[in-house]
Order: sequence, then structure tokens, then C-alpha cells
Amino acid sequence: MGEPYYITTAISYPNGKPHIGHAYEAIAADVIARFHKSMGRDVRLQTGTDEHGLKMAQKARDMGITPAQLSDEMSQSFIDMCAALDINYDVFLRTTEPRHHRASQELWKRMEANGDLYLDRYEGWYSVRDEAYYDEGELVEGEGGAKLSPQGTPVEWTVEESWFFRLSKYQDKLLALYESNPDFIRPETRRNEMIAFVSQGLRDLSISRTSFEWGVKVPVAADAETGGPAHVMYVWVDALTNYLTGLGWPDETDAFAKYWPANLHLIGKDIVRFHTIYWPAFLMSANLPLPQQVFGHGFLLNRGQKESKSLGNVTDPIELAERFGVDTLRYFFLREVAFGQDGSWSAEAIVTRCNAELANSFGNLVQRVLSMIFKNMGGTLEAFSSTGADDALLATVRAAAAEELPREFAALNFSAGIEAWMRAVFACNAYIDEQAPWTLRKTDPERMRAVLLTLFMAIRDLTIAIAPVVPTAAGKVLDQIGIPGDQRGFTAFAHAGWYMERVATGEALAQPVGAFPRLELPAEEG
Ligand code: ME8
Repeated sequence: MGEPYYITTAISYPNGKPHIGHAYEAIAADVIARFHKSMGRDVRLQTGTDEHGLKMAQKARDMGITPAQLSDEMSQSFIDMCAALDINYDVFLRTTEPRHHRASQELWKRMEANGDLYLDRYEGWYSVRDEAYYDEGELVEGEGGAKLSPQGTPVEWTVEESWFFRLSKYQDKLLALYESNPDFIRPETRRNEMIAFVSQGLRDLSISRTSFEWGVKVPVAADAETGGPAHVMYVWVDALTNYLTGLGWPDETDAFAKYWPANLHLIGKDIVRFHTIYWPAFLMSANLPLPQQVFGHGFLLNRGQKESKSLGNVTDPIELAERFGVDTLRYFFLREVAFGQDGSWSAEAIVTRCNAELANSFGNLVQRVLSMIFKNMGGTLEAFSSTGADDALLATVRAAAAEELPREFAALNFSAGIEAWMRAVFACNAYIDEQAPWTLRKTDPERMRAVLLTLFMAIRDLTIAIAPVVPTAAGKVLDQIGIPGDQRGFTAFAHAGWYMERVATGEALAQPVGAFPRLELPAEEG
């Protein structure tokens, strides 16, 4: 097994069904996980649901059910979304699991043992929608003078006895972390925001609540000290701990030894503060190693607008996948959006992009070449002597598939990586037009074979490179061209001799079937 690679998504609030933003994040994380797996790493992908807190409690009350019923029902719809989008996670963690309560309490005890917790009274603003505390100075004015959080959500004045975490103590340590580890927060804009925020000074953080019960109980010893009402943890304390729970912590498991610290916490831009200020401070306090990187991706908008119930433009990602195809949707998100920035989707944009690139440029190339091999060579492959044009094409393809795309994907620049891949696809299409194998069939069958076999190798490389994005379609192509399961990763490129091996076997190919269908836009949306 290769080097370990641990990637996590945010855990979603199951207070409603998954939306397009949840799908986007899950897809990006899955592509990253598959990419690293293809590079030979020992990958672990964790996702899940964040089931405690006031937001969940209030939603359940509104629906006339218990918070436990709400989280059971809705968390299943996140599991269903993952299945529908081909998200190949290793762990789906629910924060209501007993092992998660135990891990959260252990983290609490370690922070307490380090002298970082104290009891006081919290007075300040709280947004239930964000599950976040805000300083007066951060609030913005909404319609009619209403106070809103910087995310535009309502805030309420809260006064409560509360445990506090000495966040202020970690201000300099956090700034030193950002300084010495420039890749800890990405992209750069998010890093700058966090440095500015921490530089202004950090206040201690209220980390328990007494006004409701739906949460992880603070450890008994701490609770006994207060003599007052029982405290439950502030939902973000337990939520962040999920990244440890999934590895079996606090037990000394093999998974924890192997995968912690995480390589990447992939989250959205609205929750960067929790992951790059609170989380590393909690971990430092508990004397645990820090994750290597937190990446705050952008938001996905529907024709430039935020999806919301009031606008009536909320999209069910499962329906979207059924309508356009899972691979198509995955390709569109990663290709269309510059990762880290906000992006916009529409049915036309999906159809236009995917028809032009996946169906017409790549799908057509595959279909044409494999059909010609099937019809004119009985599907049989054999060694051939190449010309300069063949070698040049293969060098272009190899550079895109084995170097440019992986370099960009490793840096999370998906659209740039796919663009490099697309240029190589265009090079194949230019080559096939120039070489015109359909003419060579009559004039020079030997040369036709060399051209088709060159394209066969190009297709193999290009399919392996794009497989993390479109796993099902790529799998179909690799099945058709008979690439064994253990030779479907980037690691195959490194194996000397492999390049010609498949061609030299003389085995016949199966009859090709299209893997990248053309999409139609329903009339009402055209
Ligand atoms: O924040 N586009 O849960 P959540 C892209 N439970 N991403 C989006 C998005 C959009 N329109 N809307 C939301 C939470 N997201 C917490 C996380 S982690 C220990 C706890 C992203 O269900 C959002 O940024 O509100 C977050 O990364 C994820 O979806 C879950 O959001």
C-alpha cells in the first residue's frame, strides 16, 4: 500500500435534503480521493452528517418530530445522495453515534486538562442558521434595520451560563502557523481573510449551551462543577471532532496512526473560520497534530443566484444526476468552476459543455477509433512501426495525461487539469483528420493499422487520466479496450514497457459501445 492520504468533507446539517452545494463538495472530494488512489496512495475519504445543535432541534420541533427522528430520516438522504453521485467514501460518520460522543468528551477533557476551559456567562449574538457567535462589529444591517450575521442570517441576543475555551491564548500560535505553513489555508483569499481576522484579536469562545439538550453532554466532572443546569457542547466542538472519531480516536487505532493528521479538510468558504481558527486551536490545546491543509471551495449558484426555498429554485442533486448522468454532472462541476471560486450552473451550460467536450470531442474519438479497429482489423492489436507523427502525438498525450493533468489535480486546479487533457483530445482529433485512416484502408492498410494503434494508446492514456472525474464511463472504455484492473491508474504510466504491452498481446477488442452519450435539452429550457 502506498503513502496514506486522508481527505474529509464537511459533515452536513441534515435539517433538510441535500442541495446542490452538498453534491458539489462531495463530488470534488471524491475526485480528489480517486485521483490520489490512482496515483498509488492509500486513500481514506470521510463524509457524514452533523446532527446536533439548535438548528436541528428547532427544525424537528417545527416538524413535530424528535431531533433523533429528523436526523435518522435526513441523514439517509445524504447517504442516498452519495450513492447516486458515485461517491466512494470509506466512512460515513453520524455525530449521534455513541463513539462520537465519547471522542468529543475526550477532546473536551484534554482541553480542560490543559487549563483552557473556564466557566462564565455568555452575552452576545448568535445565529442559529450558521450555528455561530458573532461580535457586534461583524454584524450587518438588513431590511428594516434588522441585525444580520456577515452571512446574512438572523442573529439573536443570547445570555447564558457557558463554558469558555481560551481561544485568545492561541492567537499568536495561529498566526505563527499560517506564517510558517502558507498552504495551511487555501485558496489565498481565504488565507488573507483569516490572517486579518485573527490579527484583530481573538475573544474566548463559548463552547457549551444550557438552553437546550440536543447535543453531546459535557463530561460529568465538568458538569458537576457548575451545580446548575446540564451543559451540552456547542455544536461546532463536537462537529469538528468528527474528523478524529472516524479514525477510531481516542483509541490507539491503526487507522489513527496511519491517517492522522489529515491531508485535506475540504469545506465551503462559509466555514473556513471554524476549520482554520477553532479547530487548530482545539487540537493544539489537546496536544494533537494539525491537519495539513484546509481548502475553502466556492459556492455553486443557479444561473448566478443562490438557491433558496423562497426563490423556488432549489435543485435536487439526485434528480440532476438522473437527468444528465452522473459522470456528466461530475465533469461539468470540475471543468466549469475554477476551484476555490464561486461557480454557476444551468441546464444549458451542462448540455453545451458536456456535449462539446465529452460527447463530441472525446466520446466520438473513442467510438470512431474503436469501431475502425473492430471493423478493419477484426479488433486485433499487434505491434507496429511508428512514424514521427505518431510519436509526436503520443508524446503530447503522454505529457497531458501523465504530467500536466496530475500536476494540476494535485494542486486542486481541476479546470486547468481538464483543459490540458482537452488539448490532448483536440490533438488526437487533428491527427485523425490529417492521417485519414478511412482513406488509408484502401491505399495503405499497414499504415492504417499504425494510425489506429497509435490512437488506441492515446485513448488508453486519456481515459486513465480522466477516470477520477468520470469513473463509470472511463471504466466502460477501459473494459472495452481490455485494460486489466491493476493497470488503470496513473501508476501504470510509470511502468516501463507497459506502453506497448497491451498492443503486443494480439488480443481482440470487444465491439465498442458508446460511453459518452449526447444530451438533449428539454424544449422548455432551450
Ligand atoms: O456547514 N455551494 O453544514 P452545511 C457549495 N455542519 N457549497 C456549499 C453551498 C453552496 N451553495 N452551500 C453549502 C455545515 N455548502 C456544518 C459543517 S464540518 C465539521 C460542519 C457547503 O450542511 C458548506 O460550505 O450547512 C459546507 O462545506 C457543506 O456544504 C455543508 O454545509
